[in-house]
Amino acid sequence: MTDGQSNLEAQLLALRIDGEGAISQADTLEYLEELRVSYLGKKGQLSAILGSMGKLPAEEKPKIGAIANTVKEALQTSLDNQRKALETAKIQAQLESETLDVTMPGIFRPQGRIHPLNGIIDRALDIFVGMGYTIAQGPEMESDYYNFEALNTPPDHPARDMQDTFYLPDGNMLRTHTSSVQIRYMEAEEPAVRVVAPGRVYRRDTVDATHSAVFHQIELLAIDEGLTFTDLKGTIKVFLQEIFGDLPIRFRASYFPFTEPSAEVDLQWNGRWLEVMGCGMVDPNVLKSVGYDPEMYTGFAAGFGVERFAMVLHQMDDIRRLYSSDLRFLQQF
Ligand code: 2U9
Repeated sequence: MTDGQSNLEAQLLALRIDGEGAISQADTLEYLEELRVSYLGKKGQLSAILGSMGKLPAEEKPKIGAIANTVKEALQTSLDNQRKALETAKIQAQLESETLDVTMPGIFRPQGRIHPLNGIIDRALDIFVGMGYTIAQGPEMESDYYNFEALNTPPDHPARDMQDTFYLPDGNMLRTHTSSVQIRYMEAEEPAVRVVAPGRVYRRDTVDATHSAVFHQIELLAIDEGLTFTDLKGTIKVFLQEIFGDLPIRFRASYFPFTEPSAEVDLQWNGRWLEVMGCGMVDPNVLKSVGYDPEMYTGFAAGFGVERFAMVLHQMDDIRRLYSSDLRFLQQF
């Protein structure tokens, strides 16, 4: 054995011991990769040692080559084992950090509720749909024709006053009632008609405890051959009974441009008469304006304010509470 051979052999064995020690201490996959490059890479320590094999006599090369292979395989095995161990530890740590503790207290999410206005709209529409009515909707910006003219409201009627209606610069307006929806419906459909129109309406009122410039209305309209005031009374009685219970009601003569005769409906609530609705037989001029023959058809109509119903039913003293989004108030319903 030459000196060169024993020196190389010693270097290879030292490299194995040093490498196996370093690899077994590696604590990250990144560091392990650095060690692989340092020991087994093209420009690594094993290659450097093998580079000096060229100086050995030919007969000694196979033995050193065999030792070099053993060292290479041993280091590769160490690298593979350590890689597996680190990967397993990584997955284990991930699993532990993602463990769901089902005994932990949950995040509190307050329960939502139906807004009192929507609650009344839903109930009222259910009742009318149950009687065979169709729900119709229409634009909140209206022309003079649909909001007033087709509804037999003459140009000098006080409702058309700038003080009462929000006019837009182009001559249109924000609808003051949902009756315009029924005009549009009748223009599109042949009689008989049973239609109910819920929606937002606008009045130029000074806001106070009982007035809002924007509020919600529900109006119903029935057109057919032979409809009478008795049909109107029966329909309203059944509806109010469903909403408020079996309480006394009375019809009091009134006036609206679009109905003749017209009436206001009072309900005896906690011993006092409260006005809750308006109604009447559809004025023949309204039927004419949509092309229905008033000699053949009669009809009745009625309307109410949803906010007023909510205030009566839930004993509210201020309409503004319905729009304030104050959960302490809304959670009561
Ligand atoms: C057509 C013809 C007639 C709907 C009607 C009332 C009477 C009425 C008010 C109640 C309180 C509005 O919200 S409120 O301010 N409504 O008094 N509404 S008759 O009459 C119609 C509707 C459509 C084609």
